[in-house]
Amino acid sequence: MNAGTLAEALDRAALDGRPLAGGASGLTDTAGAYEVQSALVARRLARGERLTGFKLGFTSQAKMRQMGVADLIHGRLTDRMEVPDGGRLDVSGLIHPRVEPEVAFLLGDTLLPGGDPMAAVSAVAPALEVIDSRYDGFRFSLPEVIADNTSAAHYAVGAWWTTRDLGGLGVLLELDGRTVETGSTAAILGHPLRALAAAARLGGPLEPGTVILAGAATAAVPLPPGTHVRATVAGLGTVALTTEAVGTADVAREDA
Ligand code: OOG
Ligand code: MG
Repeated sequence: MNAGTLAEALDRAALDGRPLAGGASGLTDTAGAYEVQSALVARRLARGERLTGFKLGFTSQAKMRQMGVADLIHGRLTDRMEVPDGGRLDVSGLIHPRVEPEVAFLLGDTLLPGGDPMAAVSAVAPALEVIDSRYDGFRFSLPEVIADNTSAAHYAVGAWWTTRDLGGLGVLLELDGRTVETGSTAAILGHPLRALAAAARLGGPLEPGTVILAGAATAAVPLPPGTHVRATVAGLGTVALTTEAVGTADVAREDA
Protein backbone atom coordinates (compact mmCIF):
# COMPACT_ATOMS: atom_id res chain seq x y z
CA MET A 1 0.00 0.00 0.00
CA ASN A 2 1.44 3.44 -0.81
CA ALA A 3 1.49 6.27 1.75
CA GLY A 4 -1.57 8.02 0.33
CA THR A 5 -3.69 4.85 0.20
CA LEU A 6 -2.88 3.86 3.78
CA ALA A 7 -3.43 7.43 5.01
CA GLU A 8 -6.84 7.41 3.32
CA ALA A 9 -7.74 4.06 4.92
CA LEU A 10 -6.72 5.29 8.39
CA ASP A 11 -8.62 8.56 7.87
CA ARG A 12 -11.76 6.62 6.79
CA ALA A 13 -11.43 4.31 9.80
CA ALA A 14 -11.41 7.34 12.12
CA LEU A 15 -14.29 9.08 10.32
CA ASP A 16 -16.45 5.92 10.23
CA GLY A 17 -15.42 4.61 13.66
CA ARG A 18 -14.54 1.25 12.07
CA PRO A 19 -11.12 -0.24 12.77
CA LEU A 20 -8.66 -1.68 10.27
CA ALA A 21 -6.94 -4.99 10.79
CA GLY A 22 -3.41 -4.49 12.16
CA GLY A 23 -0.62 -6.31 10.37
CA ALA A 24 -2.23 -5.84 6.95
CA SER A 25 -0.54 -2.55 6.04
CA GLY A 26 2.75 -4.04 4.87
CA LEU A 27 4.48 -1.11 6.59
CA THR A 28 7.90 -2.08 7.88
CA ASP A 29 9.99 1.06 8.32
CA THR A 30 9.50 4.10 10.54
CA ALA A 31 10.51 6.63 7.86
CA GLY A 32 7.74 5.33 5.59
CA ALA A 33 5.36 5.33 8.56
CA TYR A 34 5.97 9.04 9.28
CA GLU A 35 5.25 9.74 5.59
CA VAL A 36 1.85 8.09 6.02
CA GLN A 37 1.30 10.10 9.21
CA SER A 38 2.07 13.35 7.33
CA ALA A 39 -0.38 12.40 4.58
CA LEU A 40 -2.99 11.54 7.22
CA VAL A 41 -2.57 14.84 9.07
CA ALA A 42 -2.62 16.69 5.71
CA ARG A 43 -6.08 15.23 5.05
CA ARG A 44 -7.32 16.70 8.34
CA LEU A 45 -5.78 20.10 7.51
CA ALA A 46 -7.42 19.99 4.07
CA ARG A 47 -10.77 19.65 5.91
CA GLY A 48 -10.07 22.92 7.73
CA GLU A 49 -8.44 21.64 10.90
CA ARG A 50 -5.55 23.64 12.34
CA LEU A 51 -2.37 22.26 13.93
CA THR A 52 -2.27 22.98 17.66
CA GLY A 53 0.24 20.58 19.09
CA PHE A 54 2.88 17.88 19.06
CA LYS A 55 2.69 14.69 21.13
CA LEU A 56 5.16 12.10 22.26
CA GLY A 57 4.25 8.48 22.89
CA PHE A 58 5.85 5.56 24.69
CA THR A 59 7.91 7.83 26.94
CA SER A 60 7.04 5.64 29.95
CA GLN A 61 7.71 1.97 30.74
CA ALA A 62 4.06 1.60 31.74
CA LYS A 63 2.90 2.46 28.20
CA MET A 64 5.61 0.46 26.45
CA ARG A 65 4.72 -2.58 28.55
CA GLN A 66 0.99 -2.15 27.96
CA MET A 67 1.34 -1.86 24.17
CA GLY A 68 4.34 -4.16 23.65
CA VAL A 69 6.28 -1.45 21.85
CA ALA A 70 9.65 -0.05 22.91
CA ASP A 71 10.44 3.08 20.94
CA LEU A 72 9.60 6.72 21.37
CA ILE A 73 7.05 7.93 18.79
CA HIS A 74 5.52 11.31 17.94
CA GLY A 75 2.37 12.68 16.39
CA ARG A 76 0.40 15.85 15.72
CA LEU A 77 -2.59 17.44 17.47
CA THR A 78 -5.25 19.62 15.83
CA ASP A 79 -7.90 22.03 17.08
CA ARG A 80 -10.64 19.42 16.41
CA MET A 81 -9.03 17.12 18.96
CA GLU A 82 -9.12 19.69 21.74
CA VAL A 83 -11.66 19.42 24.57
CA PRO A 84 -11.97 22.32 27.02
CA ASP A 85 -11.04 21.52 30.62
CA GLY A 86 -14.27 20.37 32.32
CA GLY A 87 -15.95 19.97 28.94
CA ARG A 88 -17.95 17.16 27.35
CA LEU A 89 -16.62 14.74 24.77
CA ASP A 90 -18.93 12.75 22.49
CA VAL A 91 -17.26 9.34 22.22
CA SER A 92 -20.00 7.67 20.15
CA GLY A 93 -17.99 8.03 16.94
CA LEU A 94 -14.80 6.63 18.44
CA ILE A 95 -13.76 2.97 18.12
CA HIS A 96 -12.46 1.99 21.58
CA PRO A 97 -11.27 5.13 23.37
CA ARG A 98 -8.79 5.00 26.24
CA VAL A 99 -7.58 7.84 28.45
CA GLU A 100 -4.20 8.54 30.01
CA PRO A 101 -2.77 11.24 32.29
CA GLU A 102 -0.06 13.50 30.87
CA VAL A 103 1.68 16.83 31.35
CA ALA A 104 1.69 19.56 28.72
CA PHE A 105 4.15 22.30 27.78
CA LEU A 106 3.07 25.53 26.08
CA LEU A 107 5.59 27.21 23.81
CA GLY A 108 6.08 30.96 24.19
CA ASP A 109 8.92 30.96 21.66
CA THR A 110 9.92 28.79 18.73
CA LEU A 111 11.28 25.44 19.89
CA LEU A 112 14.41 24.59 17.92
CA PRO A 113 16.51 21.45 17.89
CA GLY A 114 19.55 22.11 20.12
CA GLY A 115 19.84 24.76 22.81
CA ASP A 116 17.87 24.92 26.07
CA PRO A 117 14.35 23.68 25.23
CA MET A 118 12.89 25.05 28.50
CA ALA A 119 13.78 28.59 27.36
CA ALA A 120 11.04 28.27 24.70
CA VAL A 121 8.38 27.15 27.21
CA SER A 122 5.99 29.73 28.67
CA ALA A 123 3.83 27.44 30.82
CA VAL A 124 3.09 23.88 31.95
CA ALA A 125 -0.19 22.14 32.81
CA PRO A 126 -1.76 18.79 33.69
CA ALA A 127 -3.33 17.10 30.65
CA LEU A 128 -5.52 14.20 29.57
CA GLU A 129 -5.04 12.39 26.31
CA VAL A 130 -7.83 10.29 24.78
CA ILE A 131 -6.30 7.77 22.40
CA ASP A 132 -8.28 5.65 19.93
CA SER A 133 -6.26 3.30 17.77
CA ARG A 134 -7.65 2.87 14.30
CA TYR A 135 -6.47 -0.76 14.43
CA ASP A 136 -8.66 -3.59 15.64
CA GLY A 137 -8.09 -4.45 19.29
CA PHE A 138 -5.44 -1.71 19.74
CA ARG A 139 -3.02 -4.23 18.16
CA PHE A 140 -0.37 -2.74 15.89
CA SER A 141 3.31 -2.75 14.99
CA LEU A 142 5.51 0.27 15.71
CA PRO A 143 5.31 1.57 12.08
CA GLU A 144 1.53 1.04 12.13
CA VAL A 145 0.93 3.14 15.25
CA ILE A 146 3.20 5.87 13.85
CA ALA A 147 1.21 5.89 10.59
CA ASP A 148 -1.98 6.19 12.69
CA ASN A 149 -0.74 9.50 14.16
CA THR A 150 0.18 7.61 17.36
CA SER A 151 -3.51 6.84 18.15
CA ALA A 152 -4.19 10.55 18.79
CA ALA A 153 -7.92 11.32 19.16
CA HIS A 154 -8.56 14.06 21.75
CA TYR A 155 -6.83 15.97 24.51
CA ALA A 156 -7.64 18.38 27.33
CA VAL A 157 -5.30 20.71 29.18
CA GLY A 158 -5.81 22.13 32.69
CA ALA A 159 -4.81 25.55 34.01
CA TRP A 160 -1.39 26.76 32.83
CA TRP A 161 1.36 27.53 35.36
CA THR A 162 4.25 29.75 34.38
CA THR A 163 6.76 28.50 36.93
CA ARG A 164 6.65 24.89 38.02
CA ASP A 165 9.23 22.13 38.19
CA LEU A 166 7.77 18.99 36.61
CA GLY A 167 10.18 16.50 38.18
CA GLY A 168 8.84 13.66 40.35
CA LEU A 169 5.27 14.89 40.74
CA GLY A 170 2.56 12.41 41.79
CA VAL A 171 -0.02 11.60 39.09
CA LEU A 172 -3.54 10.30 39.71
CA LEU A 173 -6.18 9.20 37.20
CA GLU A 174 -9.79 8.89 38.37
CA LEU A 175 -12.91 7.63 36.60
CA ASP A 176 -16.13 8.72 38.32
CA GLY A 177 -14.16 9.52 41.47
CA ARG A 178 -12.52 6.08 41.58
CA THR A 179 -8.71 5.93 41.37
CA VAL A 180 -7.76 3.77 38.38
CA GLU A 181 -4.07 4.62 37.89
CA THR A 182 -1.36 6.26 39.98
CA GLY A 183 2.16 7.19 38.96
CA SER A 184 4.76 9.91 38.83
CA THR A 185 6.02 12.35 36.22
CA ALA A 186 9.37 10.62 36.82
CA ALA A 187 7.90 7.77 34.74
CA ILE A 188 8.16 10.06 31.69
CA LEU A 189 11.75 9.41 30.54
CA GLY A 190 12.91 10.09 34.12
CA HIS A 191 11.75 13.71 33.81
CA PRO A 192 9.25 15.38 31.41
CA LEU A 193 12.03 17.79 30.36
CA ARG A 194 13.56 14.87 28.46
CA ALA A 195 10.29 14.56 26.51
CA LEU A 196 10.51 18.27 25.71
CA ALA A 197 14.08 17.83 24.49
CA ALA A 198 12.91 14.89 22.35
CA ALA A 199 10.14 17.07 20.89
CA ALA A 200 12.74 19.70 19.97
CA ARG A 201 14.94 17.08 18.36
CA LEU A 202 12.21 15.19 16.51
CA GLY A 203 9.60 17.88 15.79
CA GLY A 204 11.48 21.16 15.86
CA PRO A 205 11.14 23.88 14.86
CA LEU A 206 7.75 24.13 16.62
CA GLU A 207 5.91 27.45 16.64
CA PRO A 208 4.98 29.61 19.64
CA GLY A 209 1.51 28.62 20.87
CA THR A 210 2.15 24.91 20.26
CA VAL A 211 1.05 22.50 23.00
CA ILE A 212 3.39 19.57 23.61
CA LEU A 213 2.11 16.42 25.32
CA ALA A 214 5.00 14.67 27.05
CA GLY A 215 3.47 11.17 26.98
CA ALA A 216 1.44 9.22 29.51
CA ALA A 217 2.81 8.69 33.02
CA THR A 218 0.69 5.52 33.51
CA ALA A 219 -1.00 2.86 31.38
CA ALA A 220 -4.13 3.99 29.52
CA VAL A 221 -7.61 2.86 30.68
CA PRO A 222 -10.81 2.25 28.65
CA LEU A 223 -13.10 5.29 28.57
CA PRO A 224 -16.82 4.44 28.24
CA PRO A 225 -19.56 7.02 27.59
CA GLY A 226 -21.09 8.72 30.63
CA THR A 227 -17.80 8.84 32.53
CA HIS A 228 -16.25 11.72 34.43
CA VAL A 229 -12.49 11.46 34.08
CA ARG A 230 -10.03 13.52 36.04
CA ALA A 231 -6.25 13.65 36.18
CA THR A 232 -4.38 15.28 39.06
CA VAL A 233 -0.70 16.18 38.93
CA ALA A 234 0.64 17.18 42.36
CA GLY A 235 1.32 20.91 42.46
CA LEU A 236 -0.37 21.50 39.08
CA GLY A 237 -3.96 20.68 39.99
CA THR A 238 -6.51 18.85 37.89
CA VAL A 239 -7.92 18.54 34.38
CA ALA A 240 -11.23 16.82 33.68
CA LEU A 241 -13.75 15.93 31.03
CA THR A 242 -17.03 14.00 30.84
CA THR A 243 -17.80 11.57 28.05
CA GLU A 244 -21.21 11.23 26.45
CA ALA A 245 -22.71 9.31 23.53
CA VAL A 246 -24.70 11.89 21.62
CA GLY A 247 -24.39 10.18 18.26
CA THR A 248 -25.88 6.80 19.17
CA ALA A 249 -29.38 5.59 18.32
CA ASP A 250 -29.94 4.65 21.99
CA VAL A 251 -29.50 8.20 23.16
CA ALA A 252 -31.62 9.51 20.28
CA ARG A 253 -34.43 7.16 21.34
CA GLU A 254 -34.15 8.22 24.97
CA ASP A 255 -34.45 11.82 23.91
CA ALA A 256 -37.52 11.17 21.73
C1 OOG B 1 -0.09 4.93 21.22
C2 OOG B 1 -0.03 6.29 21.88
C3 OOG B 1 1.03 6.39 22.98
C4 OOG B 1 1.61 7.79 25.05
O1 OOG B 1 1.34 8.76 25.76
O2 OOG B 1 2.46 6.94 25.38
C5 OOG B 1 0.87 7.64 23.76
C6 OOG B 1 -1.04 3.98 21.90
O3 OOG B 1 -0.86 3.66 23.08
O4 OOG B 1 -1.98 3.50 21.21
O5 OOG B 1 0.14 8.54 23.44
MG1 MG C 1 -0.36 9.86 25.11
